[in-house]
Amino acid sequence: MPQSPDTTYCGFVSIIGRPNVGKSTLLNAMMQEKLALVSHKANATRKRLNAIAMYKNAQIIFVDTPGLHEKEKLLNQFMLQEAIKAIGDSDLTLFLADARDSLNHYKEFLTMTKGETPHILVLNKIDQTTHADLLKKLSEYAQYQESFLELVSISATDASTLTTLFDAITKHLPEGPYLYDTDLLTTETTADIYKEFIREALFNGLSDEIPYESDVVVNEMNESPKLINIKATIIIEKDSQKGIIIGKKGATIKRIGQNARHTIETFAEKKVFLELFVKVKRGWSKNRRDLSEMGYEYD
Ligand SMILES: Nc1nc2c(ncn2[C@@H]2O[C@H](COP(=O)(O)OP(=O)(O)OP(=O)(O)O)[C@@H](O)[C@H]2O)c(=O)[nH]1
Ligand SMILES: [Mg+2]
Repeated sequence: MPQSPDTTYCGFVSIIGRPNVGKSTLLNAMMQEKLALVSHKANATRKRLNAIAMYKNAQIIFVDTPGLHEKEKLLNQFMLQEAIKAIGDSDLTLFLADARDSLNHYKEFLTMTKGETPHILVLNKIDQTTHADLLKKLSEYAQYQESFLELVSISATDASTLTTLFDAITKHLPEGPYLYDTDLLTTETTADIYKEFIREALFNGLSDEIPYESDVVVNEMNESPKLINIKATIIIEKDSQKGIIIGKKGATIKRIGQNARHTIETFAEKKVFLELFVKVKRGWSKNRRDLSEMGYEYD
């Protein structure tokens, strides 16, 4: 007699939390693949990113989101809206907190979601805290045990701490067929992923406000079996930023290009030829039309 297929579980799992708490690092770690931009600087992620992980008999579609924060700039409003939409669209939410954070971020999340969002509370960066401090924090969070489904502590930079989280997620996923091909890694286009890798190089290679006032447009991409040719433009807000990005004798843009190329080559497992241009688009991050042209569709 033919065996009936095993029960499968499938759902969208948004990763939510304040800026810099390690959401994108966690997404990459769960995927065992670098897909999302990671930076030591806050407010790095600007758009949702879907990544599809297979775990036992479950398909988990992780949704990385921009950090929950309040800033007036239009781009920041778009970012907040992205996170809120992701919560609404998902079957399960991971609320990520730094294990050293006060409980205020979590309280704000509960207020914002009116306590109606099924979520797993995840304490991250446990490598940065002592065992005693972690236990104290866990007991403080325990007063909210009616609100969360599970409380899990991890270090997103240490893959060996993630099994408990995977099991907790699977336990709370809805039963259902897989929505995507099991080989698919992400629903993003490769151009969008490469754009993020170039933005990562900008975030990690430039100081002050420039990362926040710059963006990247991939203009051209053609791929042969051994090589990818990419032409991309770095968009900045002010004329004065052009010289800084280019640097003395082009040294800065060369370094940014090398870092981005290296990340893209590791991902694509191919040689990459990356040509970067710089263009000033005054006040783009505060202008609704520019934002929407650059893929930040704000409503
Ligand atoms: N020590 C340590 N550092 C971590 C851990 N997880 C993330 N980080 C670091 O925290 C910083 C922020 O990580 P991201 O993943 O970019 O944080 P994010 O929450 O996505 O930030 P936004 O996109 O700005 O909201 C990076 O420097 C990471 O390397 C961890 O478990 N331990
Ligand atoms: Mg991020």
